[in-house]
Amino acid sequence: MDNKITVTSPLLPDLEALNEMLKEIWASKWVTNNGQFHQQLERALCEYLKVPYISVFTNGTLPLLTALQALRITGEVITTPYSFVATTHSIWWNGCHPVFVDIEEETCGINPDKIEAAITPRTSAIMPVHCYGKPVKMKRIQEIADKYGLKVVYDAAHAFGVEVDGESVLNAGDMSTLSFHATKVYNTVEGGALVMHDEQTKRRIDYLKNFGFAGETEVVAPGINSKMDEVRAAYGLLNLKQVDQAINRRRQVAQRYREALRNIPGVRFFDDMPGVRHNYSYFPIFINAEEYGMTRDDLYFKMKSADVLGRRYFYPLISTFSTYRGLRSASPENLPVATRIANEVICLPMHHELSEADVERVLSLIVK
Ligand code: T4K
Repeated sequence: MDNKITVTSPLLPDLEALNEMLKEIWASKWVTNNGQFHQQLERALCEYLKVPYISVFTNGTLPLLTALQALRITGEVITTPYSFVATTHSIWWNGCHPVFVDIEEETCGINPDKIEAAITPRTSAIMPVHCYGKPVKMKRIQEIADKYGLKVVYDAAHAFGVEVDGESVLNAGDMSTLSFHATKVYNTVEGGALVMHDEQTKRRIDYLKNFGFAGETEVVAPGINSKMDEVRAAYGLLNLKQVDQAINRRRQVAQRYREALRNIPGVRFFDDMPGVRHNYSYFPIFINAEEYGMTRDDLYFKMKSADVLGRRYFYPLISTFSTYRGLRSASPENLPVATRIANEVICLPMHHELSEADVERVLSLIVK
């Protein structure tokens, strides 16, 4: 029997219900290119997420690329080194230069107080990440963007359904992106989306994700192919019906983790933020080796050898990878908080299928 507890597990739709939808797709013989389930999914997501316009994509990386392209971003883009590498790659793919700014400990997101010092005449955008689904300081970031005439594209890959005071975080900035990868709270196997404020932008994004085609014979820009097919749209429609239940189970797991870890010296974690609807997409803990009496890596490998597979998201920092480490802003001296946190973090198993016994097994390895 497989006794492994993995960091996550995909939320899977009911197979019979999916099969019924597959029959419809088969009967229609319309399998991709803005089919009926694709259209239904966009409408259903707008409603669920409380956003005015959305365009679904084939993964969560291409909306990042496309957002920067649509906004005609050039030169330098200020971003965080503490994320999945796709964030920075999207800047590189647009022929722009990433400029790394340090994060703040309380959210693991970009530190707004450090942004202004990184702005140059070549800066055209800021790309923050709501890391682990924790909202960054959006108001402060927008003030800086407005002051310097910069665009803001949020990588909200982790922030499905996250709200602050009843408002979706996806409505902040110029655009926000989502990932619907199998490892996310809400998934369409592979998938993603771009959220925008107006119909005209939605139309342009829909061109860009279809090679730039505007109608049958006209190509308005060098777009890419990043359309979601009907099979995954159907899967996504079914998963939308059960995502709240999955988030509720995740909340219970988070509560138990917090209760058990609250008084363990050297173990830090996040509490819920006031006014925020969290999605509990990840449960990161941060190990202070001196206080805990064991390093992060020692604990990580101890867990691993007991088949409890946490993950060190996000270690190593993006700024340490060969493509980016030569950048001036990539030096560890410029990124002291991110550098420390990347060496402290373990994301504990967090998903809807964890049993109480699983949670206790995870905790037994951490609570000494
Ligand atoms: N921006 C941010 C901030 C992101 O975090 C990501 C992706 C993106 C952009 C880009 O979005 P996408 O283009 O990926 O949609 C995973 C995911 O592949 C990636 O989507 C995610 N972030 C990143 C943080 O994590 P890995 O390499 O850690 O996944 P993997 O294959 O090791 O899976 C982790 C665990 O999940 C497995 O141990 C077991 C479980 N699992 C995984 C898969 C794929 C399953 O149970 N079933 C599965 O099918 O990257």
